[in-house]
Amino acid sequence: MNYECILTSVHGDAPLKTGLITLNRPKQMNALNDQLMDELGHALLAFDADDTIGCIVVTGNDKAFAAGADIAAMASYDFMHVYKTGYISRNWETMRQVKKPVIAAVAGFALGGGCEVAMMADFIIAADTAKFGQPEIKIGIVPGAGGTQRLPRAVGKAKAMDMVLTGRMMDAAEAERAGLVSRIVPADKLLDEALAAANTICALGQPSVTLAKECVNRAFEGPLSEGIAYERRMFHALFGTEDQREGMDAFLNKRKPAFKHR
Ligand code: CO8
Repeated sequence: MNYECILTSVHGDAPLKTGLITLNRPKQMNALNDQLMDELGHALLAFDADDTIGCIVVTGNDKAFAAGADIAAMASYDFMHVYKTGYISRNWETMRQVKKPVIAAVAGFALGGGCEVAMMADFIIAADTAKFGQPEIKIGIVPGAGGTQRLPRAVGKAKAMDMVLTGRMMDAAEAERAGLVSRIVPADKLLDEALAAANTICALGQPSVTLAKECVNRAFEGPLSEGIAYERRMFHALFGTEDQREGMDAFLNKRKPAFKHR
């Protein structure tokens, strides 16, 4: 696939590398349209299927991660069009199918669908310039890609209601206090820090990394007892991997583990 709305590159010095996807419609503040979302989904699945890649970073530019769904594209849609074409459902949530960790590196605006895409990632590293919001209410709609569900799970009902009903933005400091982002870094260090976090993950064993991601995601899918049972099974399952034996033997023999990702 030839990409027109995103850029892709590969980084890192660990045995596994990091796939970087840069949203690239700078004139429209990286507003998300079907083409961009098709390309993003394609690139995510391609990196996920690539055995040389251990982690994926998705970023935008210094002004915007993404300022939401493309309002110019959406303005003329009617109900039957969005319903029949499966708007959003068709291609906007591919990130949830990815087994490898996905980090969102956010500078500038992450609004509407932009905030929702960032929240679909496994964690968000924010530049001190980042601004998050679900301003859909201001244009007569509601969030449509999980904003009303993932935001309350991240920041609690009070703040999520405040954001969704008023459409106000949250700056990086508030987002970190509220638990929406994992850390804040200076804007000029954002990519370095996100790639360094990804490189750390790339140096670990893939079976435990991907199962750890699955286990944490279970925390949001059902009751605590089921989450614990799922975690226990995954914990047991990892004793069937070479990487478990390698990781523990390396610790006991005071050497670096050489994970084989199996
Ligand atoms: N869609 C289309 N174009 C946009 C968008 C957008 N969401 N955001 C910005 N642009 C364009 C502007 O029209 C402008 O274009 P031009 O230069 O041709 O006039 C250019 O980007 C620069 O924008 P501004 O001049 O407005 O720049 P400012 O710095 O003054 O303001 C803001 C930046 C605050 C980001 C402002 O542009 C803004 O409020 N944008 C709209 C934000 C918004 O409402 N987002 C929600 C959209 S609805 C949505 O996302 C629904 C989610 C549905 C599911 C999505 C699935 C993932």
